[in-house]
Amino acid sequence: MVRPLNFIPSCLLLLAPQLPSAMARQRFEDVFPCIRSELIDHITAQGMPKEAIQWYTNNLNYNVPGGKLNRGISVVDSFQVLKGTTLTEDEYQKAAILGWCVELLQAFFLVSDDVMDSSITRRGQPCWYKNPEVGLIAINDAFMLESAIYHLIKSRFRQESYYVDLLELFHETTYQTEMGQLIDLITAPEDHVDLSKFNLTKHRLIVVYKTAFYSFYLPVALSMYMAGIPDSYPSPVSPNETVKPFDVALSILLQIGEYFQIQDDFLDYHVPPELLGKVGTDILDNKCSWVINTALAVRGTLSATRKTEIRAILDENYGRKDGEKEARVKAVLKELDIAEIYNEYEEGVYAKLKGEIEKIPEGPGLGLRRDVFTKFLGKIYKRQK
Ligand code: DMA
Ligand code: MG
Ligand code: MG
Ligand code: MG
Repeated sequence: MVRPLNFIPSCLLLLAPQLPSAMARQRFEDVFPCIRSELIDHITAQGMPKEAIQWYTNNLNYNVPGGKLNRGISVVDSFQVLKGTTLTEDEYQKAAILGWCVELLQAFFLVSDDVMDSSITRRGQPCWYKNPEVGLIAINDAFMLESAIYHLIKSRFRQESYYVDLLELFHETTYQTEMGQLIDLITAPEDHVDLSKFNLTKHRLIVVYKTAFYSFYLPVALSMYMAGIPDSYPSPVSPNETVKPFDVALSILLQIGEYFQIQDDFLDYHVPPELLGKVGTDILDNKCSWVINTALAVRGTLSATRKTEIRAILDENYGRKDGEKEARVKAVLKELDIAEIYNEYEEGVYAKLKGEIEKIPEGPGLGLRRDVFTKFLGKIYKRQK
């Protein structure tokens, strides 16, 4: 019998959905000190002086644990869904270590991204390179965060049959992200604003490469290797067809990743820094973001004169490293009601992705599970930061 909901006190109803995720987060966070100790013990054993040990400890503490942890926790969540039964302590530890490796990769990208984007704050504190004693040492610090991944994978996974798969996946994903960062940066030259070079096709290529592979495909593919999902298997709904689970996962996760980066672009413009945890710099930085592309494309309801005026305002004020010019661009974005276009986009893409997830063939044996994708999508839908 279904218990009527009005028997449950409303305060409990509010708490209920948060409780498991807060506990899951805490359990995941509790693994970080073990990882940090292993890395610190290793550099200590290399005979590094105490200043270096302290520096590396600060680097790890400042840059690795303070984010939303969506990527890292997704490795654990996806592995749990694919395995279908409660994880043993050993299984949990292994999935969490791979999760922290994704967070280390993220820290490596963010420390360097903030230097390249001349950003000011990240996760509610000054960007690492902005600390006066750090400066461009941040570049080597970023490299050390990346190298930590391979140290940990070697120490914990060397004897596993999927060890090489993990290495190849991290290497390939890193390379893809760097290609994405390259096109993001060269599409946004500091000294030459040319809005006619921007379009949504270029934007899609940038965001898939700079964000979607490492933020969405990587965590799920790692959990698939751990769970022993085969490269292909007969479709559980039509056995004459073959499912290629890594291809299915890639196709859906790159779309979720594109949606996520469009959120990142929109929030950069729309959410005040106190709430976002970082100061948005896309307008000042001449970025080929979803916001400017949408503004350039959707001017249909305005008069021809106003359209021309708006284009002139954007041409003169976008990407100019000047707060007043940035404010003029923001006023135009408000006039164009980019926030409303964004809301429509979000509803549409969410419904489309849910529809695609429903089509993934699912059966009783070892294979892909729709819940892997539904959970990930649920974590980012309508996010405010
Ligand atoms: C994010 O790009 C991509 C990577 C690889 C960090 P971004 O510069 O839009 O990120 P953020 O807005 O967090 O600086
Ligand atoms: Mg950035
Ligand atoms: Mg960037
Ligand atoms: Mg951004």
